[in-house]
Amino acid sequence: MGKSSFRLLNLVILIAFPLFSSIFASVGVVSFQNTNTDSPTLTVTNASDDINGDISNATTLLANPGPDGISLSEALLAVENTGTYALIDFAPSLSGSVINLTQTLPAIVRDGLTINGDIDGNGVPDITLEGSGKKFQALQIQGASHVVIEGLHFNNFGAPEIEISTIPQQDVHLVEDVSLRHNTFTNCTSGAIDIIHHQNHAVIRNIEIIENTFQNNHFGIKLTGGFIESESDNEISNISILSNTLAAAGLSADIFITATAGNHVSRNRIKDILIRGNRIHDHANPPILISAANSPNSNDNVVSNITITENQIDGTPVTMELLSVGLGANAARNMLTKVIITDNTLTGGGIQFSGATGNDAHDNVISEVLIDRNKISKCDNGVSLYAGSGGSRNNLLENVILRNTLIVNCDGAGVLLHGDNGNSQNNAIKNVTITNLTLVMNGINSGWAGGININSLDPSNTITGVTVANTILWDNDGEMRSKALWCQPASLIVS
Ligand SMILES: [Ca+2]
Ligand SMILES: [Ca+2]
Repeated sequence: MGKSSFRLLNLVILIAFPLFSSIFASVGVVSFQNTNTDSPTLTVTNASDDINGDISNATTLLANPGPDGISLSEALLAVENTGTYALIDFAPSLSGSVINLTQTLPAIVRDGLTINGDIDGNGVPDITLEGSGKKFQALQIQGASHVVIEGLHFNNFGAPEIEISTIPQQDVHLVEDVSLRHNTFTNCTSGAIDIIHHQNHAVIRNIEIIENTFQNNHFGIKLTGGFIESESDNEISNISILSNTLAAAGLSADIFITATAGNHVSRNRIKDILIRGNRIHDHANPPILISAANSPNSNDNVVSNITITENQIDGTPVTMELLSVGLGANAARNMLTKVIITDNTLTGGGIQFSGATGNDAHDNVISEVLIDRNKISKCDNGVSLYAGSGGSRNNLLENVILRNTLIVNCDGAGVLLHGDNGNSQNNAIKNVTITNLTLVMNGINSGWAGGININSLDPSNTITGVTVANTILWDNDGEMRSKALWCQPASLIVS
């Protein structure tokens, strides 16, 4: 539905309520849209998903809810048919109720809906949506903007528990201003929150995911620029992932961001991502996984302006992995740039920039990385940098600053700069500044690692412009090592 027709519906409502029209005449229709004060409230009064009331619009449903009161499905349908700003809340008698869904709830396709399942306002969900392990989604936000989902517990769905997407069926290319807060997501065998494009030249922006709890989901929060070739040229931007608790994500990442996840998906952009103040624990795979391209033959995708700050994360073997290309044979010219990782406390796994992986992935770049004021302990490698591996070639990792960070008790290297073997050639690491680090007791008993390791296993994989300054190395198994044949000592400056 286009913006103009949405405004027209609001105009109809203004005409229907002359009192309101006089109040809002001076500020116009757009302000009425944004004030959200006189929009209808539908209160859900039963825990079924039966539809037996008059769902023509909000007014008719209130007048004729059927013999059993109003269900959540009825409220959603009535609101979508009304097409105006609305609030759906729940009767206090429903506190603690479980709504057993037999199919996906009616999709949210109109702008301006708030659903609030936190009946007593204490920040904890009071309504549970139960999927019983079946393969359907719980809630879809399809092409709708200005949506708030608050205080719901989603449990046991075999598909995403909330999907935010633009949809190709209607001429909607923008979704913006969606807030997901104080929800709980459990036992989802797919992505609990899935932000995804299903078309091209579309934008999803201004999404906040705040103070939610995630447990035992396949993915926690997933951002995907596209899965198939026709899902190219998209943007996902200004996503804030703040103060969530994410636990036990099974074998997949809890926060997974990629511009592509399928063959031949190109020119997608993901930018302005803030991951702050989250507590992430009990994981097997990278709790945070970010890739400019995560699929073969996908070109010219860009992920930029990523800030990961003030998180507490445990996980193994790494707590965060960032790539220009993951799993992407032949992927070219993808870029991950402007990454800031500060003030995190990481246990059990370090930070890894993997560069490009995938056979013949080439000319991909990671650049402008700042790693500052983190504490890293008990991991494999503390901070590791790769430009390319897995048969990739001609990839670049450049302009990295690593400073003011404590790395202690890691089994491998405190800091590892690695050039791969001859199967992956002409991958370059350039301009790495290492200052004010404290590297203690790393690589003990490893037989190869130490405080700082700079290795290259093939002369074509160069590591140049490395500066190490003002760094404390204490009781590592070898303070600085260059085990490989081809390290270029002339490029290393130690002061
Ligand atoms: Ca009813
Ligand atoms: Ca509550």
